[in-house]
Amino acid sequence: MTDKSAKTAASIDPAALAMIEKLAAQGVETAFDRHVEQGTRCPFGDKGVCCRICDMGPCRISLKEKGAKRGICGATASTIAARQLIRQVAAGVAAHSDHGHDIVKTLKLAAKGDAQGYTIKGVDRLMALAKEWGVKTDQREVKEIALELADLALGQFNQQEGEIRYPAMRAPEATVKNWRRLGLIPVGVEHEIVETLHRTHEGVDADYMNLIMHGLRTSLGDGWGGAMLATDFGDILFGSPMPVRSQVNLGVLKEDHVNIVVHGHEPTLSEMVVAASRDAEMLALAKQKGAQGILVGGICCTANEILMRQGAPVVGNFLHQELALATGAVDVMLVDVQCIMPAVIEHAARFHTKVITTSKKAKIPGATHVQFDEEHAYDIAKSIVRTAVENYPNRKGQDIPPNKTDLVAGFTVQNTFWHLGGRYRSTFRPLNDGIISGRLRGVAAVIGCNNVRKVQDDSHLKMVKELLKNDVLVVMTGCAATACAKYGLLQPEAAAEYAGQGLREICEAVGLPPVLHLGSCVDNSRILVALCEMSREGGLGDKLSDLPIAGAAPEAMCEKAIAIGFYCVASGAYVNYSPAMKVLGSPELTQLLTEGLEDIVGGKFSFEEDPVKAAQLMMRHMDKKRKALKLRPLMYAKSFLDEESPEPAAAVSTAAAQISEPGKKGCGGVRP
Ligand code: NFS
Ligand code: SF4
Repeated sequence: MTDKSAKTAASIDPAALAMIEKLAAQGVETAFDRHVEQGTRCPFGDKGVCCRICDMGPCRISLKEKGAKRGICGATASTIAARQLIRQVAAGVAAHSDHGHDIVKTLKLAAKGDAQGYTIKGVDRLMALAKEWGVKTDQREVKEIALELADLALGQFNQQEGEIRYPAMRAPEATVKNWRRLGLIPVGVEHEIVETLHRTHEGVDADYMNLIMHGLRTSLGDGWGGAMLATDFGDILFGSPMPVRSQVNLGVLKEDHVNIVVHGHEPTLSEMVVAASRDAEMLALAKQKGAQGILVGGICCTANEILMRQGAPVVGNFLHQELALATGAVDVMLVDVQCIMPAVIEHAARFHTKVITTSKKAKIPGATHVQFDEEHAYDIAKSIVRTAVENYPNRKGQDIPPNKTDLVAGFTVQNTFWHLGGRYRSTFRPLNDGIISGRLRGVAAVIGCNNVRKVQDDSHLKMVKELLKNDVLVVMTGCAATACAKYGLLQPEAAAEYAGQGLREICEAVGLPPVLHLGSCVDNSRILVALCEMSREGGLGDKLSDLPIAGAAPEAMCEKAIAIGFYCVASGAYVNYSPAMKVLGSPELTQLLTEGLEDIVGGKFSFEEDPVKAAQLMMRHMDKKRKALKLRPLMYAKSFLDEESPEPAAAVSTAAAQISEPGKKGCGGVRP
């Protein structure tokens, strides 16, 4: 963990640095400053050994030889850290699932004709999913099919017995068999979240292993439940993405346009805002106010949603939210839920921006609240666009950094099939053949957030470059994808510059970028489905854990990222997660997560902080899988099995050593 007292160590993005500098000159603070102000984090909290679950506490477990080794109730470091961790998993699952729930509900309203402005755009996806779910399509109207499917999907959230449907519907049989043997398939998405809260209540589950197993079970209700539903039903409602060109970074904002920045996660409102921004009445009003047009750009995963389906430009990732306002060119920042810093409101007044909250679940003191509802979606979207247009003449001077980069996004399991297999052969065969022949090493998913504890974008970029150089095809989502897009990695031309020879040959043959943008964080479910397709295609084992693949969240920030890490590991993936989860105060729990789980579910974590070392660990895992599958040696790239590469155990201790730096503030690591 690096404290960034020097502003230049905050980000590698020149646009970000320019805005940070501008704000600093005006004495305005951002997350980068507040990070420094917080100092080194309290080591008890940072290592997961502070418990405030009951009111006899808070209790803390001493990190030194002497001192309390149990809480008042007798809970050990392992119990305390595991309880806390699976609560975080449950919160992440809840966030994705609530989002998924809202999308399914919107489809239901649209099918009934009660959702203003929404039509069912992805009829092909609806038909494909109806078939998968066993919903009859013969002689039935689209609306009728959608209604039945939406009701079935809604039932997945509060189901009280049996199993949620996607795991057995989509995963390879051997993986499903192992999940069933372990009792890991969720009964219902919400059921497991409720059970997590119960188990982690004072005086219930004290067995760290039992707690973690439940964390894995709960997380499957995200990846194979709520998030997968969010993606599939989003594709039904808004249409499946297709490869699309767009641009990224603060430079996409336009001086002579009304700029609306949508920030948050759910596509339901942002899709309508994009539509309303093209409304002739709004465009005429904009002209009247002296603007050339209306631009809608996104931040965080809302950006990815409208990028994937509308080609809307991306203003930035998580740590850009305050910086975008500093351009002085944002007329409205429209937020819904998740990853929204309350601090945006502090910048709003200073830079004329109106911050509009739209969800009853997420209000910010000082913001204007316009309650969104699906029944009046278009009218509400239009009223928000009108507010932005009317605010355009109030700009107090603007300063938009010139930086913007071209990108290609919009990949899905369905259209990637198409790309890899060519026009007449929709199949993953060429991808599998590339791996089997040793031209490609494997596939890595690099996902997740920005985190001020790391230099913005730096770990994403270093990790992805290392993977590409060594013939690993990279798929990305969320703020990670935005990070790499800023530096040009999401263009077909990037293959020539960054990819190893094997990967380059494949990219050039099919015209794909070496990094495929699969969408928002709920779209990590697309990655799970892609892995199922690879497995089904044959030649790469019979379980997901047999595949030469790995995942990483090298700048992870929130509980959603923890939930994603958990369901990837539960699905059999090796996952590098950094900064380390808050478990290092319990060596047993750390050992379970970074080693023990592999024998149980086939996947495990590493907490390596160095992105290049982490990439090498991921590739070593792929090489181990390649060896087990008896695949041919790599054609061009070197193997990491033979090399002296960092041990996972050492990786944990690097992270542990960094986290136990003596504190500067608060309790400072010293027990009172
Ligand atoms: Ni994912 Fe996407 Fe970004 Fe992290 Fe937040 S926006 S849902 S959580 S910060 S990647
Ligand atoms: Fe302390 Fe146990 Fe209460 Fe936690 S649950 S605060 S360890 S007494």
